[in-house]
Amino acid sequence: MNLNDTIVAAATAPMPAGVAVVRVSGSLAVSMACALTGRLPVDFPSGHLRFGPLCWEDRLLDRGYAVVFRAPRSFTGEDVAEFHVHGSLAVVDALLEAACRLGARPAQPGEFTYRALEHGKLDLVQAEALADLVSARSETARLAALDHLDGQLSRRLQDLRAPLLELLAEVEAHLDFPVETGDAAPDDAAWTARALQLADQVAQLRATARAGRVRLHGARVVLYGAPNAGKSTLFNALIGIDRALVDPRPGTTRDTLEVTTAPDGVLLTWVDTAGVHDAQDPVEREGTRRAQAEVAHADVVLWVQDQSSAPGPLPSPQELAVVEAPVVVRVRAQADKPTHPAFSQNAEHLQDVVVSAQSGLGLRALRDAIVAAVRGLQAEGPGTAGVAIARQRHALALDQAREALERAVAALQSRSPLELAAADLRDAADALDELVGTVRSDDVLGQVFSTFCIGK
Ligand SMILES: Nc1nc2c(ncn2[C@@H]2O[C@H](COP(=O)(O)OP(=O)(O)OP(=O)(O)O)[C@@H](O)[C@H]2O)c(=O)[nH]1
Ligand SMILES: [Mg+2]
Repeated sequence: MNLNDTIVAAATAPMPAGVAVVRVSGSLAVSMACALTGRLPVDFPSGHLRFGPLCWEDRLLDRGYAVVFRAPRSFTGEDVAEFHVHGSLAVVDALLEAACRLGARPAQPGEFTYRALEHGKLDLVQAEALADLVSARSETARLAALDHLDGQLSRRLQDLRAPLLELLAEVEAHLDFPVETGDAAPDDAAWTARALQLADQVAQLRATARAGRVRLHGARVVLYGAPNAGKSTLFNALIGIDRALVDPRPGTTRDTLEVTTAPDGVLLTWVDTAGVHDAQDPVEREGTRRAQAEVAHADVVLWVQDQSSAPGPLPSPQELAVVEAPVVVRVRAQADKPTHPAFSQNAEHLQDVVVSAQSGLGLRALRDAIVAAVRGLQAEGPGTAGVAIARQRHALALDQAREALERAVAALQSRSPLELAAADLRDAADALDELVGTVRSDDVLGQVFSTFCIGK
């Protein structure tokens, strides 16, 4: 991406709408606003909308607003011009064509944000937050993305990075100038304690990964249980539409089905699965496998049992190979039917949520319990009062930083040559630098900006 070019793109989605915005960034932006409006640069004080005809080669393109934001006080840090026009594909196309004839080129996906990053208007974590805000589908996601855009996560990372760089500088100073630093024995114990504390703080932030993911993308709630337990009937009742097939014969559901809703502003993806059993039929066997794979990645599992038949054992997390222990809600379904004695005799069923999808009994309580469980997940991780990391990229970088810090601790404790501890501390700092984007590799940039679309 050449930073010297002037770029243009529609900032709004390509569909008929009330208003569309075409954005230009780069050195030609102001002259383009002048050419299309017939005004002079002095007519465009930064941030003031000017209404009038927008013309190109004596052709009226549309009537609308033009506004200029002058460098460095613009989104990209460059001169920016925006045209607010009628939200018509034809108007937008005509404007894009005129802008290109005036010397701009079409922007690549994410290129406006990339320029903002290059000009120090935001860091990489904030660039990601911008993408998250644009795609936010719930109140929680909106707030989490805004927090990150405001720099909450970036500041937390700086709070880790600063003492790490200080420690690294002290250790390196000892390597470079042992005499100047007093030639005293290095302060291994204090350094070790500081590296340990940093490793612990990194681990604490890493432990917020699920909270951050659930805040932004919501939780997966998987209905799981034996055939005919009443999963699909409950699934339909919870999502409020008749989506899944229901039948008295066991083995009705084979494929997994998912539907997303947002009760109380909490984004939930409900997943109905096949009844799990020792099936002979290959299709049912595959259904069971898919159900188990869903549980392995669930945030909340609804363990559904038909209360009129004998309860079965809940499979262990090991059996299900769960990635991160989900919240398990034991649901005693079909409560309008007689209760099997085992449910009343066994104390472990006291906590079951009792529901009847048919009569509606307990559905509200179940939904509330799930929302509460998901809110719990959103606050998970020590010290999560505010910040949680948002992506796999963050988690991996923090893992690298923590591992490097732990190697540094081991090197200091074993009184290995100081160069080794210094190299490990440097690795930890590099991992944090790459995370916030102080150091940028094409790989990481490609990974981040591949999620952007044109115009952002
Ligand atoms: N009385 C009563 N019957 C129910 C209730 N929920 C489900 N059923 C009946 O139980 C049978 C099985 O229901 P499903 O929802 O298909 O059960 P499932 O767990 O999805 O079954 P599979 O997809 O085969 O694993 C159907 O005949 C439903 O009408 C309930 O709350 N009360
Ligand atoms: Mg079913």
